[in-house]
Amino acid sequence: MARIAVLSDAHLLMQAKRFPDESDKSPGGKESLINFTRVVDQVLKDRPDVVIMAGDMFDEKEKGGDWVVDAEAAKYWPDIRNEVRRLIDGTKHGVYSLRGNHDSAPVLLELQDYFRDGFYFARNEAKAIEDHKIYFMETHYRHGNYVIADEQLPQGSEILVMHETLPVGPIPGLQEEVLQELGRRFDLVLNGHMHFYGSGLLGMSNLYSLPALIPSRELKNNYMLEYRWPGNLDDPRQKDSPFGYVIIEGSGVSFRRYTPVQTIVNVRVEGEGPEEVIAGINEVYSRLMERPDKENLRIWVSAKGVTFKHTVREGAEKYPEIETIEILVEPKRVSKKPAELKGLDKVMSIADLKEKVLTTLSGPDNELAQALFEEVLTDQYLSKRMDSNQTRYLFRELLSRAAPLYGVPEERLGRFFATIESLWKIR
Ligand SMILES: [Mn+2]
Repeated sequence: MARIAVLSDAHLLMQAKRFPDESDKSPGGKESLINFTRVVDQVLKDRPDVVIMAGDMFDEKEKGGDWVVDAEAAKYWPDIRNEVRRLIDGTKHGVYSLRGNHDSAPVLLELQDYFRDGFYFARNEAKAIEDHKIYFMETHYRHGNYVIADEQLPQGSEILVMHETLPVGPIPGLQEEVLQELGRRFDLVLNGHMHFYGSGLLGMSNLYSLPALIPSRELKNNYMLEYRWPGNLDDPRQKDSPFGYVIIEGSGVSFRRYTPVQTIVNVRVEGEGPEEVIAGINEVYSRLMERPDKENLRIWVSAKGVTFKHTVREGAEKYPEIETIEILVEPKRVSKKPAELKGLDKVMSIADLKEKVLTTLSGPDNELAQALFEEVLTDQYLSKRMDSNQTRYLFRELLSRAAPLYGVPEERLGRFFATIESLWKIR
């Protein structure tokens, strides 16, 4: 029985940037190579017989739409190829790679050519590895809700490796019925792209979401530490390390954690205006300065209450020891009228519901509800034409899907529904 290591979403070339001196690598790019080397060491210690890459391992362009031209990417390739070579040499059957939505087929074909034997770009085909038959389904990635036509759905293999958006968070993705069908056709469904490790998703015991191998700019909602201002800065929220890979042996799938060289911190600051936001940045950053690992922190800031990024940037630059990777700003919308949904307004406005829910619940339930109202149940995601029953249904659906992401157990969710159910009723 073969032992299979499944790696996904390293986004190795994402940090490639243009520099006047073309031999320069970006700090983020260098760091990704250090992480890649370390995680390859770790994978080899697990003694896999074969390595599967489930997409977006290499990445073809940097965020923002600038294509990484050959000169930028070329200087990373000797190191990347070196590590891929170690994976090939260290395993009986080499490396099989799927194409993710950020991968470029020519890059994967070139690697296949370069290694001749040992690296295989598998696209919409089954590969036999010892006694396993594994199907590699090339990504259908699209925005929003999408389907794969029935006749295009693979079958006849035991393991499916794919790279699709799973509809498990606030963002829609591949239609659930399609996933259920794939779950019936395969013993094991392994999906990249989502950047988090999860099993038993959508009620499918054989569906696994693969973690990102190492940190990249493509962090999505995964990070390790979260500081919120205003809030309790002594007790930042710790999210479980999202990085690593999985090992498959027989019917068992196990997650192997990888601890990267840097610590990813998400700083969320909210104020009524620039002064307040800057005050928040100062408070959080002085707290970060007290951390013994301050040199290894990589900060992502999201600031609500300012319009210009440079306002926050200037605040953060007063702490040169702390490395800020990215700043997102969002003006605080003060809506004169609470957001009302047609039909629902006869029952209750979202603002009223929010207030009632938040004053009724405490502790983790309250936190969950806050997150839900801030990130999920916003009018950005809800159609204004939706009637109240649909809204209630959607609310329940979204909550059920969001709850595992916030670590809320099922029985608590049941109690939560029971509590809020009466709040929907007419005032
Ligand atoms: Mn992807």
